[in-house]
Amino acid sequence: MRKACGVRARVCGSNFGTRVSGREDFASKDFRALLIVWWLFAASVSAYSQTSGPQILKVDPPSWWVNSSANPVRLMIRGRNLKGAKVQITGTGVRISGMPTVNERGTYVFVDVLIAPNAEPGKRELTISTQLGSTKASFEVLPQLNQQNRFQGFSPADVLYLIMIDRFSDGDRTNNDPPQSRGIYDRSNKFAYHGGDLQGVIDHLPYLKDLGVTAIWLTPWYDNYDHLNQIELKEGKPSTGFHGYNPQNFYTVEEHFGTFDKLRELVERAHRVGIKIIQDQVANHTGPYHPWVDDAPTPTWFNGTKARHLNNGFQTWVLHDPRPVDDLKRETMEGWFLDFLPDLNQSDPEVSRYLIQNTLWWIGTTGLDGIRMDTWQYVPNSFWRDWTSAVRKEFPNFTVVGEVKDGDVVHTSFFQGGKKRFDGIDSGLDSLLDFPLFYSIRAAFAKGSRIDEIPKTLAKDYLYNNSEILVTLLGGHDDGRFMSEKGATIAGLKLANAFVLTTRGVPQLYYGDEIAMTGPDEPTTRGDFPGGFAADPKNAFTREGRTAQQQEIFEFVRTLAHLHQQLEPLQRGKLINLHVSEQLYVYARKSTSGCVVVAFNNDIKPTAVAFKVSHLGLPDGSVLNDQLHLSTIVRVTNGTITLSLPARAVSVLVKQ
Ligand SMILES: [Ca+2]
Ligand SMILES: [Ca+2]
Ligand SMILES: [Ca+2]
Repeated sequence: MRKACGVRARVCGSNFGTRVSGREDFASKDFRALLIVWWLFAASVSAYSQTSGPQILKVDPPSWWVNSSANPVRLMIRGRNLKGAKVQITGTGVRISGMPTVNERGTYVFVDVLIAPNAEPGKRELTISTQLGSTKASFEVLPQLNQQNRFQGFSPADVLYLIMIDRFSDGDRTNNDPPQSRGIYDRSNKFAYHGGDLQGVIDHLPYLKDLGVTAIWLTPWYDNYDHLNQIELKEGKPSTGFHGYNPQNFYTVEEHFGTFDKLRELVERAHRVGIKIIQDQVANHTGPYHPWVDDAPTPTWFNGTKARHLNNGFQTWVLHDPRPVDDLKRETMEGWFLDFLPDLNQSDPEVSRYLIQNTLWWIGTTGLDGIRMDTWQYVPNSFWRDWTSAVRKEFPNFTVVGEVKDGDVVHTSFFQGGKKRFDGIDSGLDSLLDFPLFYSIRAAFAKGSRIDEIPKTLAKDYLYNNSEILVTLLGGHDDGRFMSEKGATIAGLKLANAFVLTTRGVPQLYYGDEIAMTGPDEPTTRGDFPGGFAADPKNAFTREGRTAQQQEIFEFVRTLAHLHQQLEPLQRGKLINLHVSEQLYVYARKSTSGCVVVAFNNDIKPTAVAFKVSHLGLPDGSVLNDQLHLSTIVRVTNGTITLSLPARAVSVLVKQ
């Protein structure tokens, strides 16, 4: 099965036929030899061409904080005429450690800066000198952010909400067509920027708080390319990077979304109302127009070059195969997505260091709480081990969820950390997006297939190192909307929400599913939230702006999200199955504080179900209320509850 799952057309299944691109059979050694020859040639050209003084174009990272576990911090300075460069830093509390290294083309300098624990925050001056002159750049020492209410991680006590920044709300119309990137804003074009931004998220924190959200996962806010994408055509036309997954700069906020200061403001204001922020990061690849593509900082920065690379054939099953065919594994790990997304080589120590520092920098400078890591499985476990340990060393409570888009628990569970796998490596990954369960949820509640597919998927939980921290979902930005599935109804959408918000794991909602938005594919699944944009005729962020049907589902999701916050067993309780048949599923969540019983009838006709509860600490005579229909009361008799359920209905029962 091959399924395009996003702008990057990720592959959802792990088994489909081999695709031969004609580029796949060249030997790695020949390729590397060619690369070295090319590089020596480029270096000799550069040696002759350096006739003027050095120039600095960029310093990554631009700042770092005192008392960091990553000290010294390694700067990558991009510029021109840097061959033979010496680097000095002036100001108190900082010094250069060791000798700088310069790439052969004289376009990148790598140098370590040590920051003393008592260094005063503020700007420092970098001086780069060669025999032909010198130039200056700035580097900033930051105070260490207070840990309180920051770097919190997420847990099953949270309710996550995924927002695609460009499509949620336009809170600042002045950044819709910015000078840096004119002409790629067009609300009538589903592949262009629509104006959504960080201010729009700030403006709707009260809405999210009211809905019962405790953590927001935002799609990537990295600066994406500033012009049309002529490489990736959509419906025959150039596309844009509105989705955020094609960075051209890993250290800047996309100008359509706002500024770094606006991001800081969002994190602060979200924290103030008890909402965490989860950043979407990409470490597998860059966007096709990243400056590195034509001027790589090291000869092995990417796996291959723009002209000569493997095309990813997505043979992901080999990644958990203890005896994989080497070519297939290499093509999957090192191949360029869609043949044009440059695949970063995390085995190059400079790439590894760059990416680790970049992750720490976003966390350490903003105070955010978690990361959703894109395309996890296409990056070596050995890198993830180093990356997760660096994150944990600096931010011990932090949580990371990885995207492994696959419906197979055997495959997905392989990537969770907490124990060494056959390769001898513990990746350290906390959580995964629970796609195996997602597909079962869609089948049962959207398409109306058998509900027992859900407990059958959950039955494989023992393959995970920790299933309690998996992120459960009924929708996301890489799949068509729930309500656009064939057979989907509001009743089914309610059941799906009730399940995600009461089963084990960390529930994640997708913006707009709470008002039953539709959109069968990408990017229509990434539609504009009605009312988020100035010209919108209706504002579904308000009760008055919602249709009766939108209000019905909104109220239902809101009720369940709040129940999830109020009923501790729904957060930490052990999941205990009580009854499973073709269209009935009853389970309990039991913790030391009590027990919640959840019963689903997924059938199109009413039914009754009886199930034993004596082992749940519910003695005969116990009376339970349905939290969704408070007039419904059931009594435990002979250790059993007998419950009538209308067609396609759910009860959430709690002892009085
Ligand atoms: Ca805007
Ligand atoms: Ca941009
Ligand atoms: Ca890769």
